[in-house]
Amino acid sequence: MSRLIVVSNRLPLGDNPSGGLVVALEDALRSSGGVWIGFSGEVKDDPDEQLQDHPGAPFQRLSFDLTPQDHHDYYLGYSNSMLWPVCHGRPNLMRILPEYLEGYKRVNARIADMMLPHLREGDRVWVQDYHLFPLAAELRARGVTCPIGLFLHIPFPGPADCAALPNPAEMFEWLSHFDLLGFQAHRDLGAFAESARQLAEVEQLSETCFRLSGREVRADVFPIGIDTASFIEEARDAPDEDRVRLLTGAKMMIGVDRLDYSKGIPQRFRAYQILLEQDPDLVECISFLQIAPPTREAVEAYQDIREETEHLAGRINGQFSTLNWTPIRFIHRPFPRPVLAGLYRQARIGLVTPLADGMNLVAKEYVAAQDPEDPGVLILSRFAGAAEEMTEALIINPHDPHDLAQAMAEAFRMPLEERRRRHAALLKGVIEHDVAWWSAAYLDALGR
Ligand code: GDG
Repeated sequence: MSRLIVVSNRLPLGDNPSGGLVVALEDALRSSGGVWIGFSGEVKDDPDEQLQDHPGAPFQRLSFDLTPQDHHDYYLGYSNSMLWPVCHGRPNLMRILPEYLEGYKRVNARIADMMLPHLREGDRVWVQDYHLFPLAAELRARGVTCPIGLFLHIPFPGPADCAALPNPAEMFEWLSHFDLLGFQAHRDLGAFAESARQLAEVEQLSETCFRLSGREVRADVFPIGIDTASFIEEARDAPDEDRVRLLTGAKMMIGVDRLDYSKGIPQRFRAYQILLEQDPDLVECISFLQIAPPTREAVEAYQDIREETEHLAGRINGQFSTLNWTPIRFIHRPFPRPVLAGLYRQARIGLVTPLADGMNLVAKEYVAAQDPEDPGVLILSRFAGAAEEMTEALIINPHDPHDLAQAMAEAFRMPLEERRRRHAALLKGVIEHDVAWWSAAYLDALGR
């Protein structure tokens, strides 16, 4: 059996690395004697020039460290100050510096160098995400001929956003060295085809086959899922967190997101403010718990979103709090997964309202966590990749606070029968298309 080599920005470390991606890939990695390669998380002045082995997992794990300069230019810079905003429709938030692009290319070339001694005839390489666009080109330049695939976890930008990069043609040149490009949603496949048509040398051979810079590349849609069975169990067995409800006496609405400007958190707060202004009956009846762990705090745009969010939460709480009730609890810290599962289960409304999102796994986790006899309602942005599949959610436009406020009121008052019907349909999809289905579908296509 051909070995699977997974490469991602971050290597899942720790004795018991959890997370859907690890669970999904573990079987394929273990049964093929495979390897997972990624950044150790260590920033060092003098990193090793060889990959470091981390025993203790059912598959081989090999890591690399980054220098402070590489971490700054490759990770915070080109990846998260240029590609991330562009892929999320926010090119105005880009910070373009020539050293970012140089660092991005330098790190991808270094990863290819370090991988080379570990690759064997017959391997399949599966690259994860936007940090590693040039990796296939770098491996090909070193004589690697095995199948190399990419899965992009975030949206693919349309032509206007792509054109805001300093090097759109180069980006397509990088991508042309992969055999298979995997996207989250049909919207992304469409954006890829259109952007390539306008900005690169491309011929579309069929719906999913392109000749890009003279090479044949397949591109298709593989919506990622969660480890549904284990999440259902985790939520069912969650410690009784009912104290949350007793404390406030109100029905809970929950949002769980990294504090990222793509997630639409301020828009959510404004909609809630409108709801409370227009529907004063809901004061003290509904309360909003927003968990938003910090992320990429060294990047200025993330400092700005934190300030905006805290300011809004403070203002709304000042306006509406009563002696017995606080409308918004905003928590800027992570919680353990089993606690999240229990909180989802008791929340009457799950709010997933990104302005742009590859998929959004919280939408699927919220559905999996519900009690099917008395389920909550998912409010989902039309701009999450998940909206293509999860059509029984209340689909909203996150830019329109009136639309979102109306959906909150509708969800709050939705009769049990309708909640059950919508939830059953959503749960069926989340069970059928779980993360194991996703990796099997992708690897099957890469093997063809
Ligand atoms: C990227 C794409 C795509 C959040 N807070 C805590 C916590 N989380 C977990 C959630 C969920 C995960 O993190 C977030 O996944 P999302 O899919 O919502 O978003 P991104 O992090 O932006 O992920 C996205 C995804 O890749 C997969 O392809 O869906 O579109 O942007 O699982 O539960 N987990 C714990 N504590 C927290 O406080 N333990």
